Amino acid sequence: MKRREFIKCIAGVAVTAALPNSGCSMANPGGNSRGKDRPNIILIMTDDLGYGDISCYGSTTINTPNIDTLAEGGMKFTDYHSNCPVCSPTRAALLTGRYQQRAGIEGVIYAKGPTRQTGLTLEETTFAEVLKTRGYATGIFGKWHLGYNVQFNPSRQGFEEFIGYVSGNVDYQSHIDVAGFDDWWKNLEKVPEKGYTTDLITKHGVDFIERHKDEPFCLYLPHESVHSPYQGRKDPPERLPGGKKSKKARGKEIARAYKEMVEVMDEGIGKIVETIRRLGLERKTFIFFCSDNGANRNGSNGVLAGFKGSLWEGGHRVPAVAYWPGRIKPGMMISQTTLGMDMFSTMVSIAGAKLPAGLKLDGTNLLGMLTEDRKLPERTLFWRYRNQKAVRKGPWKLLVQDDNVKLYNLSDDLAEKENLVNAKPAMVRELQGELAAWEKEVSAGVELRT
Ligand SMILES: [Ca+2]
Repeated sequence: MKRREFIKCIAGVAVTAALPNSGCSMANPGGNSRGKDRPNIILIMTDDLGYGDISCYGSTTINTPNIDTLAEGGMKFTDYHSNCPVCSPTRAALLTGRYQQRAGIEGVIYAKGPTRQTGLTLEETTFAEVLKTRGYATGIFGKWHLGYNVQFNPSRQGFEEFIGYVSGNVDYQSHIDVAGFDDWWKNLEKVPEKGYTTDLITKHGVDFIERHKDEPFCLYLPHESVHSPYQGRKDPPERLPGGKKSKKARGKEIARAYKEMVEVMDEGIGKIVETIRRLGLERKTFIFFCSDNGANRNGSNGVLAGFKGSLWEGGHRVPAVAYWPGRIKPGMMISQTTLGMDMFSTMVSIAGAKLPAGLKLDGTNLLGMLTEDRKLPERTLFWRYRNQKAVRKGPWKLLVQDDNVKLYNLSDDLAEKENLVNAKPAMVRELQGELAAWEKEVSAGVELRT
């Protein structure tokens, strides 16, 4: 056992009383039961899907009846944000429950160039590792994007089962990444598999649920849809073996494929929910759906300004839906401000798990909000990506792009049109002060890896 894994193992022991065995084999820490009463967790994250890209968020061109049904039967979020307007940092925050800056993952881990060699270090504690200590079966099927090298594989970060890809995107048919490498894994090895990525993610998700129906499970389904390349189910591969490329979708072909990519994912989500119902698990399964950042110019962010990569609202305010019959009332609409990193604490609370000693999360537990409509504690939230910084406190949003400072009141200006920086100097100063303190604290002793 490597030293790091040993430390993680010890951390796991610290959170569970009376483990029946030592070492990292913690599949059954409860001893006398397999934890049948513990709720299951399904976390579905879509890629680059914007605030206006699905029908329950106002799309008139893309139909997502299955996600819409979850929203109608559960809670729809109007002020949920990804931690970053791009993939890897959002995922680092989601996995660790902390600002991604603490893990040094502030930018994309690219398939080409020096960042390809880095990833989320094993010292970081993921939600999968904590849930495992409560006897949860843990699986991830889909996109990882927190390190290409096998040393950063999700199998080393608490996921007992992994099938999918480690890069930012693969060809939906050939599963070749941007740099020309085959990128389809089963745990620690590359194991090629035929099929359309979205359908494979659904297939393995359904299979995982069926195999683990008699024990608590945490299923993380990070979909590829609707990230480029733009390919529908029957479209040919664009990236071919040996570095060859065929023609890319353009113009109307992109619009046609984009719609299909979202709708095929929605169909897959329907199959996941149908499996839960068929197995009688609906009332003991918490399902959360969200996006990892806003849409690019091929998609829609509704009324919001900006796109993927930007700290305007369109870059990070994204769709999110929570569904849990019997616990979350149907037809709920929630306007409290929430963030991807809140999910760690929320899932740990749902599972009744304890955090390893010394682990401090930045995210907030949303369970009371979800099930009892409780108000979250007041807090100030921060984003930082490249030359942009944003601060959110109540309705106020400070946006800093290089030296250009803007202030918006989102309660009546969601599109960020009226800059109040001159009208509200005291609020600007207050948020600037909080931002400076946060930057100092969050980056202390951390080397940025991306
Ligand atoms: Ca993304």
